[in-house]
Amino acid sequence: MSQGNSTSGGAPSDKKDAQLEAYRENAGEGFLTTDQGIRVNDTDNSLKVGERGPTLLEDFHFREKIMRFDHERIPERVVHARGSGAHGHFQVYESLADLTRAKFLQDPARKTPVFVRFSTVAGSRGSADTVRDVRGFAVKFYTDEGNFDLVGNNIPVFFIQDGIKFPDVIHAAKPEPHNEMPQAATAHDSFWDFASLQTETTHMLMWALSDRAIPRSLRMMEGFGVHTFRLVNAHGRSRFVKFHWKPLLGVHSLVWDEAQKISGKDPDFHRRDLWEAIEKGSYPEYELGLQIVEEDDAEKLGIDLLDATKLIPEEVVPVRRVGKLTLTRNPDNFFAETEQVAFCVSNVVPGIDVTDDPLMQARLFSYLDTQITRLGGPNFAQIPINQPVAPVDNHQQDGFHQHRIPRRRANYTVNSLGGGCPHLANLANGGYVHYPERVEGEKIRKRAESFGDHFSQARLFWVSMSAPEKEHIVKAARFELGKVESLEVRQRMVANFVEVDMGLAKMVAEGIGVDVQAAVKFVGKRNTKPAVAGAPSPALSMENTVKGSVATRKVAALVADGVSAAELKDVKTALEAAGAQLEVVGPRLGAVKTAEGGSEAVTMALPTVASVLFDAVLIPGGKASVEALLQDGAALHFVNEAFKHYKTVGATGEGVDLVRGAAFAGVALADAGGKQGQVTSQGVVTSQGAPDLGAFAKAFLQALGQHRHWDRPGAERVPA
Ligand code: HDD
Repeated sequence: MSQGNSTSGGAPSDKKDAQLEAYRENAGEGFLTTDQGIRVNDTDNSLKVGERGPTLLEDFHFREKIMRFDHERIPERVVHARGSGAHGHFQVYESLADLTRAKFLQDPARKTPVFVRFSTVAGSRGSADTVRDVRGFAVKFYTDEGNFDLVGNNIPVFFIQDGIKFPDVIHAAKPEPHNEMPQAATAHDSFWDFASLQTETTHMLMWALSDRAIPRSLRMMEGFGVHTFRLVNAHGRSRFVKFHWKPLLGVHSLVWDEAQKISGKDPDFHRRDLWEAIEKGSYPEYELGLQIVEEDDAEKLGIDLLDATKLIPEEVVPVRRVGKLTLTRNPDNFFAETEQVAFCVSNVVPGIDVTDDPLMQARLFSYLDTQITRLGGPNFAQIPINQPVAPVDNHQQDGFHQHRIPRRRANYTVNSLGGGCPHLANLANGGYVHYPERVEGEKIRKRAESFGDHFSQARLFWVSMSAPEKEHIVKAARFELGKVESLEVRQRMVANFVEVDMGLAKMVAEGIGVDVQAAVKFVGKRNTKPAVAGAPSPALSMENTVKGSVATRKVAALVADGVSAAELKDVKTALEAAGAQLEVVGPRLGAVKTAEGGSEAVTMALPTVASVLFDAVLIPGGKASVEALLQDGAALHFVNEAFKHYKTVGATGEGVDLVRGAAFAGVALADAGGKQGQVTSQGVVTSQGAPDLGAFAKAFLQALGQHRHWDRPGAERVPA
C-alpha cells in the first residue's frame, strides 16, 4: 500500500485536506498482500486437497478475505440512511465579532474546511434519491477551535415539538413493521395515522407535501438549522439566531410524476448531479443567512422560539447573508467519508450555544449515542473524516478501535505527575463556557401553552403559495392519503386541513373519498386552537426564487442520421457559453451522420436515458433526422413527457415537425398558426422555416432560465 497525493493531484487545499492526506492510499503498483503484509501468490483458488477436494482451514488468505467481506457492512443510520457528501469551505463576508466569539465567523480571510452530507430521511441506504421526503443538510465545519456541526434540513420546521416523540414519528414514517413496506415513502396508513393525531405535525406536513420535498437538485435547495440557537459575543452578550442556507442557484423542484419515474430511471439522480457538478467545476454554493433576535424582542414575535414547529417569517426578521459555503471536492471514498461521518448537534464552538428547545435537547443526546452502535464504539471521533483540525488532548482512553497511543502516565485531572497537563482553558484562551442562562422551575412533564397553536403557520405557508404550488400540495395530499386504507385516518387528516384552510380541505377531501362536512363536525368537537389568519410571507414561495440563470441545466438534443449540424452547433455554443450542458441523444452511442455530410458524436443513447433526467429538450432540424425521430416512439414519448413536466421544448427547422407530431401540438403551436419564423408559447420555442438561430438560442435560454413553465395549459392532458 502506498501513501499518495490528494485526489485533486495537487497540494492539500486546507488543514482538513492535509490531515486526510495522511490516511489516503493511492492505487499501488506493488504486490497484493494479506492484511498482515504477506504477499499473496493466488487469490482465485482456495487451498484444497487435490484439485477437486475440500478446502483447508489453514488457508489464511481465504479465511481473511472472506472474514473481511462478511463484515463490510455497518448499521445504516436509523434515519437519514441515504446520503451524499462533499468537501468544501466556508468563508464569512465580514467579521461577526459583534455577534459571536466564534473565530471562524470573524475573519473574512479565513477559509474554514467543511464536509457536507445531504440525505433523505425515511429510506434505506439503497433507496432512491427523488422520493417525497425532507432532505438533510448537515455541515461539519472544521474550525480552528474544534468542530461545529450544523445538522439541518431543507425545511425550516420540524414535525414534533419534543424529542421524546422522535421514535414515534419515525416509527410511523418508516416502512410498517409487519411487512417492511413501503420503502422510502410516507404514503401509508401508519404515518398518516400518527400525523393526523399529532396535530403539531401540520405545519411541517404542508412543507412535506409541497415541492420543497422533491428538489430538482441538492444544489437547488435551502437549508435550515431549524432550532433557535444562541450567538454569544466576547462580552458574553447572547442573541437568538436561526441559521439558513440560501442556494445561489435558487430553489427549484421536480414534478411528482417525474420524481417517481426518476426513482426507476436513475435512483442516484441527486447523488450523480452533485458529483458531476463538482467534477465539472460548477461548485455548489450556498450563502449562510442569520435571523438575529435580541433576547428582549423574543416575546414580541408571537411565537415561542423554543417551538421547532414555528419559523420566523423573513418579512418579520430579515435573513442577513453573512458568508458562503462552496463545495469543491468529491469524497475519495464513499464509505470512509460519507458513511463514516458522524454529525452531532452538540458539537458547538465557543460563541455558539444551544437553547432549551426540547427537540434540540433530545438531539444533544441522540447523535452522540447513535454513533456508538453505528460506528462500533466510542472512538468514532478518531475516524479521519470526523477528526477536528484543532488539537485534541484529554484523558478519554481505551474502548474499541482506539488508534491513539497516549504516552503519559497521569491519565487523570488533577495531576502533578504529568505537570498538570492537559490544562483547562478559560474564556481568554478559548475555553468553551456555556451561556449562563438563568433557569428555575418545577420538574414537570408538560407541553408549554405557548406551543399550543398548531395551525396558524400551516395556514401562513398555504396562503403564501402561488396557484401552481397550491395545486401541487393538493395533488400530493391526494396521492399520499389516497394510499391510506383507513377512512378514519383520511377523515381525521382532512379535519386538520379544515383547520388550515377550508378550500384546501375541500380539494383534498374530494380526491380521497372523504366527506368534508364530517371533518368539519369532527373539528367542532375537539379542543384545538384555531388558526389565526395573517399576511402571507412571499419568501416562502418558490415562485419568488432566483430565476434567469441556465447554469448547470441539462438539455437533451434529440438527433438521428441527417441532423442539421449547423442548427445544433449554434444553440450548443450559446447554451455552453451560459454554463448549461447539452447532451446529444441519438438512437445509439457513436455518431450520427449530419445533413451537411459530416458526423456528430452522440453522447447519450436514447434507450439509456429519459426526458426526466433533463431540464429541457431541443430538436434541431434535418429532414431525415426528424423523420426518423417521428417513427421512434421513445423520441415522441421523450418530447411529450418533457412538455407534461412543464419543461422548455425547443425546435428549429424541420424539428418543429416533431412538435407537430407530439400530443401537445395543438396547445403549443396554436398561436404559431403555421407561420414561418419564431414563436414562443409557454416555454415551447419554435423557429420554423429557415431559423434565425441567434434569436432562437436567446429565446430558448430565456425559457430555460424560468426552470419550469408552471402555467402551461394542456400539460395534464399529455398521456406520457
Ligand atoms: Fe436527526 C440524523 C436532521 C431531529 C436523531 N438528523 C440526522 C441527519 C440530519 C438530521 C441532517 C443526518 C446526519 C448525517 O448526514 O449523518 N434531525 C435533523 C433535524 C431535526 C432532527 C433538522 C429537527 C430539527 N434527529 C432529530 C431528533 C432526534 C434525531 C429529535 C432524536 C431525538 N438524527 C437523529 C439520529 C441520527 C439523525 C438518530 C441518525 C444518524 C445520526 O443521527 O448520526 O441520532
